[in-house]
Amino acid sequence: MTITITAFEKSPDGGRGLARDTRVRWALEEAGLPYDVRLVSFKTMKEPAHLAVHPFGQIPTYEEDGLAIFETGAIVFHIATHYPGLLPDEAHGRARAITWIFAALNTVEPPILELQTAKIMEGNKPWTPERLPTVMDAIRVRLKQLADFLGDRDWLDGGFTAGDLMMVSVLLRLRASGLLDEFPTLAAYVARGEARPAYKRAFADQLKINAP
Ligand code: GTB
Repeated sequence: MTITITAFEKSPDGGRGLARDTRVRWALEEAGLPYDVRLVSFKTMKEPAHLAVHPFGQIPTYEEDGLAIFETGAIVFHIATHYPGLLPDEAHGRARAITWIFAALNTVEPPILELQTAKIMEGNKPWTPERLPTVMDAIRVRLKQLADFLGDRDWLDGGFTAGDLMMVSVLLRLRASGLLDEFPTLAAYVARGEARPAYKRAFADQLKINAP
């Protein structure tokens, strides 16, 4: 069995681990699975060979024994459900951990992406200074709710699961904004994720490719 993922030939983040292949690498490391990486440029991502695997011309993709999938949610879910290490065996705990994968992607990440759009894509628009506080407040609402839920626990539901992997990956995108530091509970939660040996290996492997 050979697993191959795709990643940026050169990530625009210069190795900060923010491109979404990092969360897939992390899941593979947690599961102890070896994998190959096919690096793609922005140009090749839009060419037929890559579009055949990823209809939207993006990274990451995941290929394994004739299976080709895309979307980090689907990829992490696939790894977590087919290999041990990322989901509890007990049915209810497993369902709750999967719920957190969806919550990270569908409830917490969207306002964070709004902030990136406002800052990067629309940074020079006349309405941006007026819009930014609203976008940041929408993120604060989610962070407060999440911090209240987490309380003084280490992870969202018992031991570390794929739900934590996805939530930490999403929250990491906030580091540069300073918003994470407003919620020490979440800053510590993210730090616990980053301290995991599997995360460190995933981060180091993407850094080897992307360091400036
Ligand atoms: N919903 C999809 C998923 O979860 O897999 C989203 C995939 C996606 O957005 N891929 C991005 C991509 O391929 C890379 S991760 N973009 C190229 C394109 O659309 O043409 C997003 C990303 C890119 C760069 C940084 N950065 O430099 O900081 C951070 C995150």
